[in-house]
Amino acid sequence: MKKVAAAGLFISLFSAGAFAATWSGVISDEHCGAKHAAMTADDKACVDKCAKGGAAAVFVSGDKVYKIDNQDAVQGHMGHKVTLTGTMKGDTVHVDNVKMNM
Ligand SMILES: [Cu+2]
Repeated sequence: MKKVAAAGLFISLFSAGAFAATWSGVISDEHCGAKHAAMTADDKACVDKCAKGGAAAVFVSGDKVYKIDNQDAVQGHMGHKVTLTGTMKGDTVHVDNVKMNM
């Protein structure tokens, strides 16, 4: 769907040397957001369920919930505790790199 556009954006941000920062948190879903900050097994199951229901991935760090600009970048990381590198614009983060913490 949006794969091509996201990849293009990634490359342009990368080559422009946009200011990247690193945060740790969890990849949750837009329905539950910060409710999953602890990311227990129950939270994980809920994230999977919400994702299957079509909820977009969000990044939760502390009690803040950020939208994710390039959803493709966190595919396979929903329900994970992660260290995320990217650029923040308002309440939306563009993900350059995701590393699992556990
Ligand atoms: Cu959920």
